[in-house]
Amino acid sequence: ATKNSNDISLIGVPLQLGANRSGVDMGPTAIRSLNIQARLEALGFRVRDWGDIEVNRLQDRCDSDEKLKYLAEIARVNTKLAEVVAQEMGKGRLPLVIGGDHSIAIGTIKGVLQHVNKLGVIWFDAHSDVNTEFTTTSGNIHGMSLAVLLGHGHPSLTSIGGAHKKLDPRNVVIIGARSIDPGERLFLKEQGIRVFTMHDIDKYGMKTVMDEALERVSAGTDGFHLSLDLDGMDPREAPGVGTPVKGGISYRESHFAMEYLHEHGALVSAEIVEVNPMLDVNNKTAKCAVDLAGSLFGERIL
Ligand code: B3U
Ligand code: MN
Ligand code: MN
Repeated sequence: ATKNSNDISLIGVPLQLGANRSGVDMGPTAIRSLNIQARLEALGFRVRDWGDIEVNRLQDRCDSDEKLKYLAEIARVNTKLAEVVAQEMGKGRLPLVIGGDHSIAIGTIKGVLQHVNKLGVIWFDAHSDVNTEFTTTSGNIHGMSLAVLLGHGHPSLTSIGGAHKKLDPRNVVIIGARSIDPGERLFLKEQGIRVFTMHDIDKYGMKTVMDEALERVSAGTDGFHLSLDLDGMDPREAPGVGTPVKGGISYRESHFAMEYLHEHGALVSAEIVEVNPMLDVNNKTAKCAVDLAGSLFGERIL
């Protein structure tokens, strides 16, 4: 297992095109305004805010294939993000990427894979994000990012950072799933990905789920990445997301999960996505995001 870096690079990605819905591009602003940097510095980290990856806001639907909306700009932003993440990791820093919609996981993880060959991934999400252009009904690329990272999807996405850089499905787990499309169900089965649904969390409890999740993402790997989609949480506690699904992970369960990840160690990178301040209530969701980041990096009650 890799030792956590004492240096964190905060990287903002104000991208909304993967969700095809405005507001999520303001996620980085909302999260920064709640002083995420000071929270992490109080834990002893040296934090450098890299700033935001530039996103072209003047995209119209013209360049947009109905099954891969805004493909060109999403591929461009993720290519840049992968470069920046790889560059920061090359300096021994841990990348903490703040989005933005979940399509940015493509750039983040492709960047991490430049340095970590065998990478485990914990995908905290109400959805499984394993659609392709052949199975999607929305055409929204944020519902395809995990498939792309496993090597399945449009070549202009799977080729980012090198087509051979991909995840091993044995080291990927999804936690909190409760909305899976029919095509995704097939894909998950074929790939043999372990999905901990809300049913599993209710049945076994979050500790047992996290024990197995950590075992899987650690088996033969050099560390793991956390991809934290705020819609994994219950929308009563985190309402500011584009595609809320009721019956989600509670504030307590999600904090326990983050604390448990910290106790385990071996986190090499993380991202926080899908915070949409335009849909939020009193900044609740952005606050959850920052609180969860605090727990992930070592805040504790006593
Ligand atoms: N599976 C649906 C819905 C969805 C996926 N990710 C989010 N929503 N946030 C889709 O559009 O692919
Ligand atoms: Mn997602
Ligand atoms: Mn989701």
